[in-house]
Amino acid sequence: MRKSFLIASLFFISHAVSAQAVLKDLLTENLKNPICIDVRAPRFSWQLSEKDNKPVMQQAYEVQVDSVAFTGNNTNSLWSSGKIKSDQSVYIPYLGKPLLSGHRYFWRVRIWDIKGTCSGWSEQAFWKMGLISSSDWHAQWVGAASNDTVNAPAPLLRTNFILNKKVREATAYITAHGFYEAQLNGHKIGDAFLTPGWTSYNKRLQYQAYDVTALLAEGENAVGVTLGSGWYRSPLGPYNPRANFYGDRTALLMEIRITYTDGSEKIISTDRSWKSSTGALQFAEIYNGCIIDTRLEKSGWAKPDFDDHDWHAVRIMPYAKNTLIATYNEPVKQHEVFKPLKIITTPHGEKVIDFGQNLVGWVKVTLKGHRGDSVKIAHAEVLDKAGEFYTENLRAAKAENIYILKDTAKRTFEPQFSWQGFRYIKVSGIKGPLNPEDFTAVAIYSDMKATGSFSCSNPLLNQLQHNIQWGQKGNFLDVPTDCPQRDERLGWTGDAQVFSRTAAFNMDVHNFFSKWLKDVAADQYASGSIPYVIPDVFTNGNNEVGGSSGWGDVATIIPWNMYYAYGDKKILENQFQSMKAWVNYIQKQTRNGLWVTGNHFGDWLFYSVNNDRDGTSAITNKYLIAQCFYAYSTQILINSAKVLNKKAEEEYYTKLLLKIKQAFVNEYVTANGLISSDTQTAYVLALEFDMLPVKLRKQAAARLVKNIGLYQDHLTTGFLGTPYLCDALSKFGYADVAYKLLLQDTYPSWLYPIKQGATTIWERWDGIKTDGSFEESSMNSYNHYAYGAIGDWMYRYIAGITPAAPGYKKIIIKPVIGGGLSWAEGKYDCPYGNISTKWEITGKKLNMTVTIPQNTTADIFVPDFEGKNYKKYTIGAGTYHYSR
Ligand code: RAM
Repeated sequence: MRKSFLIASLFFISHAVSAQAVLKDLLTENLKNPICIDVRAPRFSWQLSEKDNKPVMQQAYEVQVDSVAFTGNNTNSLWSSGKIKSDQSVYIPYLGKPLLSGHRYFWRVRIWDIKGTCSGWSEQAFWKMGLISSSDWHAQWVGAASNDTVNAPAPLLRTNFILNKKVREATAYITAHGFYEAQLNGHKIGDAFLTPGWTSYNKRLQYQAYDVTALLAEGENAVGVTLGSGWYRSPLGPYNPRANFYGDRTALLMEIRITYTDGSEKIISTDRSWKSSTGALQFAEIYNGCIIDTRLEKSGWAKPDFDDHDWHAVRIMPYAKNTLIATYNEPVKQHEVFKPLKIITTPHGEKVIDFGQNLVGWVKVTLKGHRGDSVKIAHAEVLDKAGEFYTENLRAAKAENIYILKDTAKRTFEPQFSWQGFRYIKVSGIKGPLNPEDFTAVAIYSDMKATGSFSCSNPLLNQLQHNIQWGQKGNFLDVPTDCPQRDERLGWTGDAQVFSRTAAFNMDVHNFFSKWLKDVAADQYASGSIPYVIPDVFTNGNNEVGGSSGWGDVATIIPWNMYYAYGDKKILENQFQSMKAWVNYIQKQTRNGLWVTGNHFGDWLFYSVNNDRDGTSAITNKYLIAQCFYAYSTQILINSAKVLNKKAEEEYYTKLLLKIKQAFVNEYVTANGLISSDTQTAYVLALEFDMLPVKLRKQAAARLVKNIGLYQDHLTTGFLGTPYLCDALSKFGYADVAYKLLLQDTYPSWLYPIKQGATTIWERWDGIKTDGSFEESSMNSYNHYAYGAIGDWMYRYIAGITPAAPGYKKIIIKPVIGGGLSWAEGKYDCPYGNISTKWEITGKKLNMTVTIPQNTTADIFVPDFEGKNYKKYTIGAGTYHYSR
């Protein structure tokens, strides 16, 4: 780092003429002006810009923090870092006095560039501390007075309160056992859904904070909260969903902290005085959908003039507060909307709407009819061969919403506390033709910033990129899920692990994964083994349901991938014990250094053939795979120990790794380098994880290529081999073969589903077979992001964007030309700002345009029009054109 900084400095001293940095995008814990932080030393990040985009490199910074807003040049701050000589502009920790619960703090920064020019102070940013200790809460847990079960109507809780002065500022802190949706004076608080999100609830429960100043009035006010079963007690798990995993009664914990304009304070909190009843929401469950019966609604129940004399007093619930944590990641929000693409009458005469995109969320529907009319909306991802509405692959998930009208007034409905994965809906209960105007599909997902885009001259690849991104949107709902539609929707660790690098290109998943990784550690078994799904809903911790290689390795792989993408050591620090415990767990499972025990999913869903007489199924020995992941996890642990300066661990695991690899070679590799499972996945993993002695690598790569040839240029890899396949080929000089695989459009391949009309990534290479029939309905999701892991290769090789070291302080741009593409373009918003690259071949010329953000340097490798003879340029921020 230092060395490269020096070189860059020398370079820029001669080039940077009177550049003047302006500081922007100030983030606290990677969030813009967050109002609920509970880390004691929040970290600050900023970006540099320059009006003419001349390169500026930071040489020093000063951060100031105060508890009042900065005016002019006040220097009397709560904390100042002082002038620190450092080029670091991300994750600078606050090191001042302890921060107070519920308080707002302001900060600003200035930097000096390498010529010593000071930027001047940035605009100020702020953050607010959450309720950092459980004793800060005034609220008590309250629940419904009545029968409150997973099949019963959703509890409504309410109270009235009077504010006798003008409000300056008010913050509501809310969490629940189950889902909550809160209203103040009849208005929804915030725009988040599925709150409080999903964590390992018994150990960590997130609360959210909302600025509710604008929703309050002087005089009488009312707060009303609906509770839903949510992840807390909705039946969860495949095939035979189990209810009440975390508990069987919902509850609410809420307080509104109000500061009047005269500085005095008032707190409204859940307590004995609140009342409860039920209303229109008669049923709501994650897999099965909801029933809203407006005949039973309590009109205006969340407004102050509502008469609640016949409501019952709430129950005080004996729930813990010491598990409460501030929300770390972005909440789930509504995003894209879709209007019907086609209205279809199926051969069976059912009314079906095609929204043109497999998405996750729900349909808003406007209805008009008579009292007692009931309209049902069912959801499906595909129509079958005959054009019928097909829901078998949803297994036990009903995925139906039912709306019952109370009168003839026109009204718009949407489900509450449930969501669906679908492209098609079937509508029953509406007489006459459907009016497209009345239906809107809304996509919901965690509100992460979009950070990446990829496009090129091949429309099928653009569709692939689209499908990858929609796979991510549909499955990043507070936790990374395998699929969003059937009776599953769980945080399958293997799926998340294989997709995590691609995910980090597409969207800012920094906080999303930091949060989920804490649940990985929280639910890790005492033995060090990792559950199959996180949060772990397969076991209550007494027996272990986990420990599969490639799945459990989530404990090391995602922390490392996030460090690679964001350069944030904190993730490694937070996870190090968990990473180490996982590797130690594996070590304990070994016999003579080999991991040959336990249950493994192996190269899940690899290419296989029924009645396989000549052995074309690509079966890779599961223990061979396990040994490779054992090595990879150990390697990551070593790398992390280096980053964190943990010498003893570095030494110990370096020695261990040698033994792991030696055991692998002894057991699975012949003297000539033939791997005992002669499959693509075996060679790919051996190459990617450096399992082979150097002298055997080249020919292993050749064997891999030969194997691909045996399948007429098709991949045969499953979940574990696929993510690394093109990378391994490219590293060993076979980028042309990687391109061939990428562009293959017959089964099995990435483009085959696209030829079949896919708008998301499928779980299986042949979710729809060439004859139009489906794979077995017991496991056939059309929105499963795992195979979308190829996205990482497209960004890194086709667009050519790679960090030279974790975090993109130094960048490498080196596109690999091929596949008959005439142009390709990639954009990635890294922690320092936007990187973009575009190359284009016209005739015998290659033109390339590259943009690099401030405070970084880049090595640009520009090939000729044949993709050869790279020329290297070292540059700083700016936009550069190259022509060869
Ligand atoms: C399936 C999940 C997931 C996979 C596991 C092994 O049920 O959908 O994709 O990781 O099995």
